[in-house]
Amino acid sequence: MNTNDIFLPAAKSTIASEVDALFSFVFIASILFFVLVIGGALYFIIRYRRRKGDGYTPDYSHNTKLEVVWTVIPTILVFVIFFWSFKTYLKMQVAPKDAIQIKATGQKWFWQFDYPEGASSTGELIVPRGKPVQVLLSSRDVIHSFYVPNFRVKMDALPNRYTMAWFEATETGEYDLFCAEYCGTGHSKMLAKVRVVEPEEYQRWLQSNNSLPEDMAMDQYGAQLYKTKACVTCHTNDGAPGTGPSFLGLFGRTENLQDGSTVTVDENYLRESILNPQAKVVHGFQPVMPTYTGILKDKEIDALVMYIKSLKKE
Ligand code: HEC
Ligand SMILES: [Cu+2]
Repeated sequence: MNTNDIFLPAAKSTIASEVDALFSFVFIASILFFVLVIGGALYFIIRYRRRKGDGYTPDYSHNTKLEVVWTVIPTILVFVIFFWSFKTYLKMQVAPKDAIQIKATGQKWFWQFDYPEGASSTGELIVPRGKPVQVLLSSRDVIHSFYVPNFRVKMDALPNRYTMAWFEATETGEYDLFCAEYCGTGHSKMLAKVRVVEPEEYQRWLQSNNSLPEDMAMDQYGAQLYKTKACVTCHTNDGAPGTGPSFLGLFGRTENLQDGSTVTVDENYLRESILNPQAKVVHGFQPVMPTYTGILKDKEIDALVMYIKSLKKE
């Protein structure tokens, strides 16, 4: 029996069948135990009801064997569900290394998508079939939530912080993208589509929708900002320390901080370092970096983050 046909739209991503299998298991187990427990209760209520003149005094002694059985079986079941979901959860949390990075920004009441090659779109997310896509989410105002039922993917989009969702679409077509967080009067109209196309068509679409200056890719745009926004005066991109740490090999590294703690350099750390540099001061450096709050637009921060990510050590 496949319960997802009744409750969920067709599975169109690589993770969807795993989510559905887990859902079906929990659902069928719940029905089974519902019937067992409620059926048993009803049976006993009727079979052993008090009858006139039976002079019966209840016996409250217990049955150890029975109690062990109804403790151990549910415990095993709970463990199975836990490890199964945890495995699937991890898979959904960690995007494959070669995933295409697309930035999705929620705002009242639409989605904007920025593609690494500089194209952008609103209301429609265009992705290639059969390629992992990582969506970096944020919001310009309140909390929104990125939800594609066909892909079994749902993740909140928050202001001032990045969250992540990823999926790999298995078939071309158009799928609903909902905002799954009540975000104001226009919430129910915050509808968008995911359009899954063949990889060649995706490339063609990217080229014809490039909106950055001079056909620039997102990380190239970041490289330009690195110079024009003066990051270059304190940060090198070749590994040599300046007034601040070099950007080369920064992403993914474990950074030692002045207060003795450490932090793994991810998108959120980069964003925070740019907007609120004094929040986490790198060990061995002076807290002299100016804040870029109000100076850099969100898109520019995204581009700088992409640029720093692109500076990998060989
Ligand atoms: C006046 C010099 C200066 C300028 C200009 C500057 N920074 Fe910094 N930056 C620093 C210093 C010093 C640190 C290390 C101390 C700290 O963490 O605050 C730092 C830290 C960082 C870090 C954390 C690095 C790490 O190793 O963890 C990032 C990311 C960063 N800066 C990005 C930028 C970006 C992007 C720009 C340009 C938009 C910029 N900085 C402009 C001086 C500067
Ligand atoms: Cu919303």
